[in-house]
Amino acid sequence: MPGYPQLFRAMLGLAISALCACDSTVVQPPGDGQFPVRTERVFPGLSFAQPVALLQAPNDPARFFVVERSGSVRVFDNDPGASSTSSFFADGNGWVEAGPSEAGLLGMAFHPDYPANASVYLSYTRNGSPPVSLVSYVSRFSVAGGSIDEGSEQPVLTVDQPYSNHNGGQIGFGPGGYLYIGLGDGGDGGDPDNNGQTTSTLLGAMLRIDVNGAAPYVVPPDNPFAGNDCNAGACPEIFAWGLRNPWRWSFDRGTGDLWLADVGQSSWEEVNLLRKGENYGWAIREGAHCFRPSSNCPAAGLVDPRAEYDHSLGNSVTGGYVYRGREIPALSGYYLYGDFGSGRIWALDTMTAGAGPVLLLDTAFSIASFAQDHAGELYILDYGAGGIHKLVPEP
Ligand SMILES: [Ca+2]
Ligand SMILES: [Ca+2]
Repeated sequence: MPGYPQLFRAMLGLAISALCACDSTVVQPPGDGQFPVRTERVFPGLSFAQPVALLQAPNDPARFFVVERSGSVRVFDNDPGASSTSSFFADGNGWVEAGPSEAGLLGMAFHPDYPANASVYLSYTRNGSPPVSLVSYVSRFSVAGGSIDEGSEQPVLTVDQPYSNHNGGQIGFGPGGYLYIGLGDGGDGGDPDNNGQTTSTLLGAMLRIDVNGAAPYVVPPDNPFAGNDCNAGACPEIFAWGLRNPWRWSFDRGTGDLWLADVGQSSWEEVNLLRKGENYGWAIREGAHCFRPSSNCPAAGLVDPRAEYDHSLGNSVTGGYVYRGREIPALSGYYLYGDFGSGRIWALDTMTAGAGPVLLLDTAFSIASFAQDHAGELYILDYGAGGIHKLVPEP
C-alpha cells in the first residue's frame, strides 16, 4: 500500500459495479492479447473492510480466511453462494493499532503442521511505550473452538517502528519450514535512517527464523549472518536486505523461489527474485536507478530488480504469485503482480532469462493483495470496494 487514501479509486470501483451486471472489471484491453484472461467477482455475497490477505489453511480447501486491516480475520465456506462469514480472530483487546496510514493487522500464516499443532501466526502493529509510538509484532496464537484464542498470544519477534508507514507485514513459511518476515525500512520517505543498508537493524530486510526449536525462535544455521549479532553490526535473522517496503511476496510452489515486490519511493516499482545473502539496493538504488546519490551511485554488490515500472503505470506495487494453477495453462510459470494505485496486473515469464513483463489487465481495483488457493488459482483483493476477484480464462 502506498500510504495515502485511494478513496477516488474506491468510488470508481463502486460506480462501475453499480452500472455493470457483468462481473468483469476490465476497463482496458490487455497489452497484447497473449493471455486470454479476465477477472470475475467471486463470493459476490461477501465483502470485506480493507482486506489485506486471503488464504486457506493447510489441507483444508473447503474454507477461506480473510484478514482485515482493522484487526479481524473472517472465515467462510468455499461455496460460490457463501453469504455469511464467521469470526476467526477479533481484536477484543484493542491491541492492533490500525490508525496510522499503513499500520494494522497486516499478515497471517498457518503453521505448516496446522491443524495438528493448532498454531497460527499474526503480523500486526501495536502501540509502543513512549518514546516508541508503534511496534511491529509477529506472534504465535493457538486455535481453540474454531477460532484464535486471543489470550494464547506468544510474541515471537517485535520491532520498534520509527515511523507509521512501511511496516512490511507479510509473514509466511518457506519450503524449508522456516518462518519468513518482511520488514520495511521504518518509513517516512527516502529512508532517512538508512535502515535498508544497515544490517545492524532488522528494518529494511527479509528475515528468516526457525520457530520449531527453542522459544521464541532460533536462527537457521545457514542464515547469512548466523552467529553474528545486531550489536556487532549484522543481525543473524536477516536473510536478504536493502528493501524499502516488501509489502507482498510469495514462494513459487513449483520451484521454491521467493518472489518479492518492493514498493518504490517516487519513481520506480520493482519485482525481485530474492536470494539469501543478497543486498537489493535501497536506498542507494530505486529499481535499477540511482536514488542516493542521485547519480553515479555504486552498483557493485547490489542486486537490481528482475522487473520494474515507472510511475506513469502505477505508484505502489503489490506482489502476487507464480501461477501454478490449471485453469489458465498459458500462464504456468509466470509471476503475476499488480499495482495498488493503477489496478494494472502484469505477468512476468520466470522461465526465460531476460524476459520482460506483459500487461495482462487494467482493472479498477485497489489491489491490496493477491491470493492463491490450494489448486493454485489466483485471486485479487480489492481494498477499496472489499470484493474478492478471481483470475479466470476468457470463455
Ligand atoms: Ca514504520
Ligand atoms: Ca531494489
